[in-house]
Amino acid sequence: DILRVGVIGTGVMGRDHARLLATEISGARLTAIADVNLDGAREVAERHGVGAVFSDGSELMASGLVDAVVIASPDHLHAGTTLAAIDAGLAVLCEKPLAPTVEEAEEVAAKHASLERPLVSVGFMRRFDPGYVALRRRLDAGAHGRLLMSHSVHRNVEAYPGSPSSATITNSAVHEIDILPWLTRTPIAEVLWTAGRSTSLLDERLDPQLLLLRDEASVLHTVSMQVHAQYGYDVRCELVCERGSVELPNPPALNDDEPLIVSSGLTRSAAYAADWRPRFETAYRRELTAWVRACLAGTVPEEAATIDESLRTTKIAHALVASMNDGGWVAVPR
Ligand code: ISE
Repeated sequence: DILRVGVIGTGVMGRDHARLLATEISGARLTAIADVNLDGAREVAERHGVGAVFSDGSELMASGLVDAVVIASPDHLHAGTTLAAIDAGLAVLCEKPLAPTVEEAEEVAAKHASLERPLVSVGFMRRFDPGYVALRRRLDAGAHGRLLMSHSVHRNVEAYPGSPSSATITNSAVHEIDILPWLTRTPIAEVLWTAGRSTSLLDERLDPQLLLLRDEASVLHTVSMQVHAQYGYDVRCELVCERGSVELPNPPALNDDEPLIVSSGLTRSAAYAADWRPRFETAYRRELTAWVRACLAGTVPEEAATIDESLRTTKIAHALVASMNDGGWVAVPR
């Protein structure tokens, strides 16, 4: 069986998903591309020999050319496009976040809950990263005693121009908000946002920012965010347990082409990725592979973030923005 997949949105991630689907993911055929920027859509389509190009996602979904869609449009369009895909009866992999606002995420969750079988999963790809998977396995095995605290770092080279301080949470920190309760199997109870001196390189945006998340087992998680760090794409996570600490390798082996850290000339060096695509290449490949296989079986991948989990992630992000605006700890509504 072959799954006919359409990609909606040809920005950084839409292009990358299209490339993986066209070249690496067995069981899938890339059959249609849509973007309001028709030239962008045409370029991606030509590169991968795709015949059907649309300027509108709803035309793509009505074309009869696709069984499933990857939604990689800008964040504020995710919910609306996902609702339309559900109406069209198509399987969906929606890029993160499900929605930047709780209201939109709730609307999708309510509609999805009324379906007979799940159609949608959300692209929190860290769940497919070998490093995070190994961290979770360690915690499950309990080899180092109970988890006491965790420390995450998430740095990007450059902030998107014009985006506000809250986007650090709703667009970037959502990855930690998703992965921490996934790692620990414990929901987040309350959150605190704070910041100190900010970079002089951005006008309208506080960077870096520090987030504290306390879970229902009283474990404190620190998340240090810096979206305009300039030097490289840097994602770290350390789990501090009673009898040991476990962390992702830092810097990571980038991918199969750059698996080394070189010591030479009195220096130890490793390359940083410029963004998340090479860092999480394996995760994206595994995510799409699992998604295509699940779609062909008429379900969603077990490992992927569900609509309900992604609604919860949006609620936690919202609580962090409330802490940013009003100060103090904010409880996350259940
Ligand atoms: C981007 O959308 C991603 O999902 C990346 O993984 C994240 O590091 C980045 O901050 C986001 O803007």
